[in-house]
Amino acid sequence: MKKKLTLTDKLIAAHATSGTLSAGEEVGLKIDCTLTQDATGTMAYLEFDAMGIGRVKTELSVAYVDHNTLGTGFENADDHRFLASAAKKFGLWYSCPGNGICHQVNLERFGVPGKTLLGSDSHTPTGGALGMLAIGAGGLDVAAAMGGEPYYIKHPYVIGIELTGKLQPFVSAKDVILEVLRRISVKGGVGCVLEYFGPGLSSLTVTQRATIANMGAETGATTSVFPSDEMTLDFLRRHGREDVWRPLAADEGAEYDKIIRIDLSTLEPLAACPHSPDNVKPVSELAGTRISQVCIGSCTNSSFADLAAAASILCGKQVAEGVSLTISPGSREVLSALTKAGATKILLDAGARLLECTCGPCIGMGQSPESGGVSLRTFNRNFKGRSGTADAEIYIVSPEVAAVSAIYGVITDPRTAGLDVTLIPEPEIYERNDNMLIPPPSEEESAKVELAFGPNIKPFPEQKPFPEKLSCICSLAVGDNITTDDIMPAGSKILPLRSNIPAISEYCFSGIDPTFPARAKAAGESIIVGGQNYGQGSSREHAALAPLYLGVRAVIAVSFARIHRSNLINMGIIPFTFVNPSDREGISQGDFLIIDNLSERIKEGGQITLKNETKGIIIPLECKLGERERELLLVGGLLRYIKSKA
Ligand code: MIC
Ligand code: SF4
Repeated sequence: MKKKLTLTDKLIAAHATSGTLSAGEEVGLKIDCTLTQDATGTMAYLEFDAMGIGRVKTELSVAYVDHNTLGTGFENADDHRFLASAAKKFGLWYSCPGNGICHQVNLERFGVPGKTLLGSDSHTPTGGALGMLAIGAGGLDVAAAMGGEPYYIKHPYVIGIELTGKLQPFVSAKDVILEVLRRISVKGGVGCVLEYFGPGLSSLTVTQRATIANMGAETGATTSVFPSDEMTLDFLRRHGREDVWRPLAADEGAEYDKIIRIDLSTLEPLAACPHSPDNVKPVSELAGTRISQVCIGSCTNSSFADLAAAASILCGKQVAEGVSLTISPGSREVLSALTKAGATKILLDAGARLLECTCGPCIGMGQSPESGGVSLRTFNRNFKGRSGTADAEIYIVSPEVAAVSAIYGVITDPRTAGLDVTLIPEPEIYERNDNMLIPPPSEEESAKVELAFGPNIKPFPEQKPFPEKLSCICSLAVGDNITTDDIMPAGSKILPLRSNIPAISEYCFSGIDPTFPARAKAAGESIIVGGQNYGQGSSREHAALAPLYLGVRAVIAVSFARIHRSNLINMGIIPFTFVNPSDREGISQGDFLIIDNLSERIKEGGQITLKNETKGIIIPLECKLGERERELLLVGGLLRYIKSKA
């Protein structure tokens, strides 16, 4: 046991319900608060309803609507009506469409230092900016947590990120997290928490910390954690919530598993180039690249400070001809503060297009770039096709780089643009307007509420009993870093089907191989084979639900991303890994595969033999599971497990 604890150790110890506190071991965490957003929320509340628990057992739970807000048909509006009814029935807060992006509003209104937060969105770690232990998970895990079940994680390795120095003008928090991604890649954080410490923190505001914690998700980390200090108090005070502040920090000389040192003074503006958040290059090297679109917003960079920085740069200037600049404020609170400060007018006068306070273009809900277009975005993910245009080139940058590049029509380093900028000051106190945030009703009122279903809301697919033997084809063989956007794409056409698994399944892997759903269905049962970091990206359990519906019983990969692996187990899909990564080449699409004595082998926990009948070879596999994971996989998934316990 360590003598000098990290803040992560302390937060985990304060919430541990079971397990040892050594890295790599499974630990159960008491969950104080939860959040859902609409694209994952409908399923989560259907699952919660199926558990038959009644009212949520958490201290605070919020249902946000921020993803599916376009309303190109009845589907999204029906989902919103369902979510509003679920919030009333189960005792949650409900944030109406347009009120803001879940992570931004949660910081402003609900985040409390020292609490645990589980959210059905992979960017839930944004709450780490306030000293929370905030983790993203699949909807079913969040439903279980709302029912009072602990949430289980592998006790993480803690990477300490020591910050020294101070950011230089036009270098921003986005550049800090891009630097982290440049150093550790999109899989460098798997199994770890990124914990920030050091003298450089004293100049980083909570909104800057939120950008860093938010995009820490792109490293695969379980979460990111910042101490709760004077900056935290300042943020809470500006939001009228200083009463929830408490100081939190690691012990002096805390024992980190690894330390990364970043001198903020030496950082320069950076960009993640197509098509991965870790493909990071200095903006100075990309300068001059012609662009056709700039989008400022998303849960990474849509705070007042971010948008005011963009407005300060655009003040008195014009967006270049041929460039479309969109602004999506993170919340109504941000938009109203910008408006009061005169920044909204500055942005509009410059030629910006003001969008709703939602995710918008970040998830392909409108604003797909032109064919082959180059788009600069302040978002967090630039996976191929995520914007809705398959051949678009997306660069991820800071608001400062985005704004100055919009003026010149080419990627521009703001440090060399000769800008004379007067910063628009942050409000001392943000005006609160809660008329789109509906509190949970009394228990008596809740009891009278019926869930409001629309025709597109279909029940949760049946979880199947655990198979004794698998003898079926490999229906798809893919490479490294497959994202959940590859497995279950989003965008304005597909997102409205999130509540209808049979319908959305038709788009499973559609960007990679549109013939997959038909092939998988025809096979009845099948296995998918992948490479490293399979399932990186979002928390969407649809990336496990759709394969489940299509008969996928197992995924064999070199390694898995954390949330997706849990989602597969929760759905009863077996996540095997190759004992020898090079064996990945030993299976091709269409090969006939046999795995025998499954439950016995899984119970024993040793190696499992796969016979590739087509190639006539034997391949050793593993399925490393925690105690509870094993139990729930063997009954066929989390919902069956919870019902069997009840
Ligand atoms: C994303 O950024 O990919 C999303 C859309 O917010 C997802 C959730 C979802 O797919 O609904 C996430 O990050 O978890
Ligand atoms: Fe929304 Fe984009 Fe943030 Fe996901 S990453 S929650 S889609 S703004």
